[in-house]
Amino acid sequence: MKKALIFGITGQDGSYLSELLLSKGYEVVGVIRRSSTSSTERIDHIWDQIHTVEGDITDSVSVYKLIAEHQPEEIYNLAAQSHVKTSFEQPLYTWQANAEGVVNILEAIRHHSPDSKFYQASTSEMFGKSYTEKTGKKFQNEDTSFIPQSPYAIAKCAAHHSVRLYRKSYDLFSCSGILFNHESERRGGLFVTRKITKYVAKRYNNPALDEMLRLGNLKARRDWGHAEDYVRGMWLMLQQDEPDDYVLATGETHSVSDLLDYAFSYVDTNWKECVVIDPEFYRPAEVDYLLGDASKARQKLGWEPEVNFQDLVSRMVEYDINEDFCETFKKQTGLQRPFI
Ligand code: NDP
Ligand code: GDR
Repeated sequence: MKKALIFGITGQDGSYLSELLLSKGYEVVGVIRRSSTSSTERIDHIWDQIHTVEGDITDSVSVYKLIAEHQPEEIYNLAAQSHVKTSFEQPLYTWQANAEGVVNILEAIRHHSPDSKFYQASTSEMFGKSYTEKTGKKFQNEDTSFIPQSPYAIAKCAAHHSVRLYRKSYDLFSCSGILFNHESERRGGLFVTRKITKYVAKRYNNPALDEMLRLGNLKARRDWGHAEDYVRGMWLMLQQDEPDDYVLATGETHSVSDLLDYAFSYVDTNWKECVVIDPEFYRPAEVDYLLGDASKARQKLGWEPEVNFQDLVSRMVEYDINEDFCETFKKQTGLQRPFI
């Protein structure tokens, strides 16, 4: 039985990756950092099938100890301060978690478990302002340069280059997945997709809702896919004969206002009557345009995303409508769920 160690198991991707690895017969060990309230909501349903251990990627001692003790066949680093806007408020912590934390893992692998295969969660945010232009089309792929626009992206670039350096210098099987935005029914509520789908769900269940949706830049364009497709790509990268870096993306780009158009088709209201532009949600520097070219992953990994933009938004809105309905029912009746 193969053993996988996952840093960031309580996050969106960590939960889907755990399900995938369990379905393939892996022993899954997840690293959880201590917090005063529980952060395990996304993995509670598989709690009795995984092992959990305490640790924090910013604490090199705990990282060394875990890797030396478990010597896993595969290590996935999904742990990060993952909110771009927050990285402007907390640049040093973001650097410690997203850059130094990765060097902690690489050093631990190098010294204590050099045969472990390593996956690092790199990101399309590293491209920032940069794109490649060919035959009138703008896109980003593995050859596009990085012009990062946030402390988050700068730290991720440092980690990305470290992964490449350790692969070349010490012959480690270390890969970076340059993943474009991927969302889901488990997406954190402060990311723009989930913020919008939760609001639409509230309005669907209560058309007289007396609350506005406060957003920032509606012109930004993103290449949005579903997290379940993307964790399959992570696993595929570690099943190859040689380590390498790959872009995962859908190849479609949509603006935040496109997202509003589609999500609000569930309610009989024009989003322009519900949305307030609030400068609080603007960033000091923005990434305007992302559209990924995942040709390399398609050819070498045989990876294909199965969920497109419309399916993604539909799944999230429909899930949130049901959740919001059950939540309201619970508040009003004290009962857990309505009988259906
Ligand atoms: P989430 O924010 O949902 O999850 C982040 C995870 O990291 C959580 O489990 C969190 O734990 C953990 N974590 C944070 N800081 C530490 C730390 N110091 N030590 C140990 N664990 C820590 O992110 P996603 O699942 O969406 O993303 C996974 C990874 O992929 C991240 O690295 C992100 O930057 C990257 N990425 C994400 C993309 C996306 O669109 N989702 C696209 C490209 C890259 P806790 O529950 O305690 O907070
Ligand atoms: P992003 O995702 O920054 O791309 O990072 P996010 O959903 O936060 O923002 C996407 C775009 O929407 C604009 N926006 C808003 N964003 C948020 N969060 N809240 C708002 O109210 C709002 N209004 C407009 C943003 O300005 C931005 O242009 C995500 C994270 O998962 C990263 O960890 C990951 O690396 C990248 O995706 C790829």
